[in-house]
Amino acid sequence: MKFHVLSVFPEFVASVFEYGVLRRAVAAGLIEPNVRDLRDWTEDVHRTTDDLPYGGGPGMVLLCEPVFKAVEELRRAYGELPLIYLSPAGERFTHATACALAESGDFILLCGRYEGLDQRVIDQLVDRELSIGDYVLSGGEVPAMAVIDAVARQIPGVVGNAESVPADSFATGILDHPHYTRPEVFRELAVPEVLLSGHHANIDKWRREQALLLTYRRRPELLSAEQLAAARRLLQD
Ligand code: 4FN
Repeated sequence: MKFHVLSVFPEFVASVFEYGVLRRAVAAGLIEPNVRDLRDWTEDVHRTTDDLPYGGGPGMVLLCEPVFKAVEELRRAYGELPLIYLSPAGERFTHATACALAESGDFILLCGRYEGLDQRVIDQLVDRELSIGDYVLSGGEVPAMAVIDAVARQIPGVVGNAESVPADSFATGILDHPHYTRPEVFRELAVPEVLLSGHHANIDKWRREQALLLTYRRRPELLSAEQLAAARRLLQD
């Protein structure tokens, strides 16, 4: 899968492909970054990507010209790629979105800066707007990196067996159980007995219960009616 990204800080976005699981996936040819600088589609000596907003007010707006040219060039080269704009006005990006995007074919991620895009880009070119959450950010680069990381992990082979992580957890849509490693006692803080018992059925049961209780306390909205009932039963005993 090719990850096309348009940004005025391409090195920043490209760094997501340079570490850990994603770095290995690039080396293995499972994913391919195509992170492009919007300035490459400017014409003036200053390589201007932004200008003042019509109607006045603070900040700057990304120009139409470099964004239109960039998207048109990528679509000429790679076919009719959907354009996804990372935006606080977008639908919430979730694990389900990541799974769907990993199966839906290549797309372009467009990162805003300043106050955002010219509305004509959104109206004419953008197919979908995604938001990673409700906070003020300086640009769409960090959201794009979150989307890239989450989507890439869903591509078969990207996450090795050793790293296969909260697989149980997010497959079931609940939080992960607590984890412990060496030493058995750290500053008088002991690891729960059951984890040292070697009794795998008991360990699995404990982990499932801990995951369910943590999710019940912190994120009850993630639980089904059945899971809520099971958590309440556990708390009764
Ligand atoms: N942010 C809000 C309201 C109004 C503006 C912002 C804001 C970066 C280009 C957009 C932010 C958050 C999640 C992209 C925030 C995201 C962005 C995202 C983002 C510069 C214009 C801007 C949500 C607090 C009500 C700046 C809230 N997911 N504007 O942050 O791109 O993808």
